[in-house]
This record gives sequence, C-alpha cells and structure tokens, in this order.
Amino acid sequence: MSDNRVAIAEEFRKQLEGFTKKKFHFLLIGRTGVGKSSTVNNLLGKQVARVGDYEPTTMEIEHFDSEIDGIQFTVIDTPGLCDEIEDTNNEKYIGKIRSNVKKIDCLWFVTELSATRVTSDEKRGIRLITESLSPKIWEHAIIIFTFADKVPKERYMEAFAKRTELIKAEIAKSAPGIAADGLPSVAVDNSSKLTPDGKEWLGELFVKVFSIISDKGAIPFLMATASSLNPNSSGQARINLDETQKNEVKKIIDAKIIPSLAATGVALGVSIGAFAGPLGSAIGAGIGGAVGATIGLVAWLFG
Ligand SMILES: Nc1nc2c(ncn2[C@@H]2O[C@H](COP(=O)(O)OP(=O)(O)OP(=O)(O)O)[C@@H](O)[C@H]2O)c(=O)[nH]1
Ligand SMILES: [Mg+2]
Repeated sequence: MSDNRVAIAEEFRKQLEGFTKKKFHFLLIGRTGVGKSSTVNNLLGKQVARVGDYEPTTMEIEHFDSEIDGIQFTVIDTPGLCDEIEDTNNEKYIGKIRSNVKKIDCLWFVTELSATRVTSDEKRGIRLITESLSPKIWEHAIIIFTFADKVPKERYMEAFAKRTELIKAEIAKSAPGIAADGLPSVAVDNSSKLTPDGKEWLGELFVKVFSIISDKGAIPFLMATASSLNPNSSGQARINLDETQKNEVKKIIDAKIIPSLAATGVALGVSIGAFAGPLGSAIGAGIGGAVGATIGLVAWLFG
C-alpha cells in the first residue's frame, strides 16, 4: 500500500475525529401513533424513542439523548402537538417550544400514507412549529409517510404523489417564503423492509434525510450511520443503497461534507480518489469506531 494513501487516510482520520464531539438533532412532529418513534428507531438501528400505544393528555416536549459508535444525538418528540386534546393552550406551547428547542438539524413531519386528508390537528401542528421556531425550519424538513402497508399496491404511487402534494401545500400556506415544493418526501412501512412497490425503504429514507439535514448535522449523522451503511463481505448492509442512492450520497458528500472537512485543514476533495476502493475500506476497518466506519464508507462509495 502506498505511503501516500496512508498519509491521506491519516489526515482524513484527524479531521473526522474533530467531529466526534459534534451532535445532530432531529425534531419529530405528527399525530400520535403515526409511527414517529418506530421510524426514527429503524433509521438509526436503535431504540431511541419509546414505541407503543400512548395517548398524550397535554402538549409536551420530550428529549431523547442517545449515541451510536460514540456519536451523540438528540431526538426531540412533540406529543400532543398534532393531536386533538382538551387542554389546548397554543401560546403556552409556543413558549415551551421556543425555550426547549434550540438546535434542529432536521425536522420530520410524519403522517400516514393511508390517510386521505390533512387533519385540522396536523394543520395546527404545522402552524405552531412555524410560529414558534421560524419558517426557515422547513428548509431542513422531510415529509415521511408511514403505514405504506395500508395502501393497496395498485394505489401506492398515486397515494404517495397526492399526499405529498397536499402536505406541501399546507406547509407552503404556513411558511410562504419557503420553497415547499422542493421538500423531500418518502414512504415507509415500519412493519416490513419493503414498501408496496417492492423496494427497500430504509436506504431511501437515509438518502432523503442526508440530503436535507443541515450542513452542521450532516457529518455527525453520516458518522453515526456509517456502520449501518457499510456492506459486509456478502455485500449486504443494515441500510442497503442501490446504485442511484449511492450516487446521490456521493453527491451530497461532495457538496456538504468535503467543504466542511477542507475548511478544517487539507483540501480532501482531490485526495479521496487516492484511497477509494478496497484498500481504503481496509484502512477504515483497521481504525474502527465511527471514524473508521466513515473512512471505510467513503472508500467504498468512491471506490
Ligand atoms: N403496520 C404498520 N405499523 C406501524 C407502522 N409504524 C408504526 N407502526 C405501529 O404503530 C404503533 C405506534 O407506533 P409509534 O412508533 O409508537 O408511533 P408514534 O408516532 O411514535 O406514537 P406516539 O409517540 O405515541 O405519538 C406501534 O404499535 C407500531 O408498531 C407502519 O408503518 N406500519
Ligand atoms: Mg413516539
């Protein structure tokens, strides 16, 4: 193995290590029982948030702090925000969100694919989030449709397109300055690996979140998911990416990750080619942890 490769991997390692102290933050909104916790747990491969039948009685904010391979993150849940509950004090809740929700790298709006309309509770939730944070919060938002299994196969594509349009229209109403049209949306089924179109949804969810997450959150998020994305010796990963998704991830790394790393030291962009491929993956495996997994992942993607 050429010394040059080792030197570049070493430089990459140093730069990534600087990011192991950074965190990422998700904010989840959506009606109770739509599968917010299940979806976040499935994406991260860990029981971050409690799953089950639970009826909120007041509007709350819950913080779940966790870590993967030493990378810390926080998932903030908003029980009651999109639910019809007795004690509805919008002003009080806006204050709660403002004082408890500081940094958000990605906002998840979660709703069932099988629903036919945007409920008044959801509309209120969208309005409250916009008012308490800022319309700009939607620049880092993703629309997630759960319960894809409840839609008949032949109606799946149509339902996905239609529901996406309706939610985007509602967000555009609440945050007029935001290009809601460009928001990513994805359909998931937390009871299966596949959506009714026969595709694995986890890779798509990963790519969409990675595409919209803030630049600051992107590196810690990639580092926390790297070990789930790296294929094993039989080419399988917990989160499988097809060729199109791989190319998308590479593009996002070029746009969001490389510039941030380059800003911390040596311009890495031109160097990745030098250790991409199996040798780079081997170097990553040797280093271990989130840093090694990320080096291995980049080597595999660009190899
Ligand atoms: N069939 C099916 N079941 C799902 C899906 N997503 C979640 N569930 C089930 O729906 C129930 C509620 O899921 P949660 O993930 O707890 O939903 P939540 O939105 O976090 O609910 P709260 O935290 O109570 O507001 C659980 O029993 C899940 O197993 C899905 O896509 N398909
Ligand atoms: Mg939950």
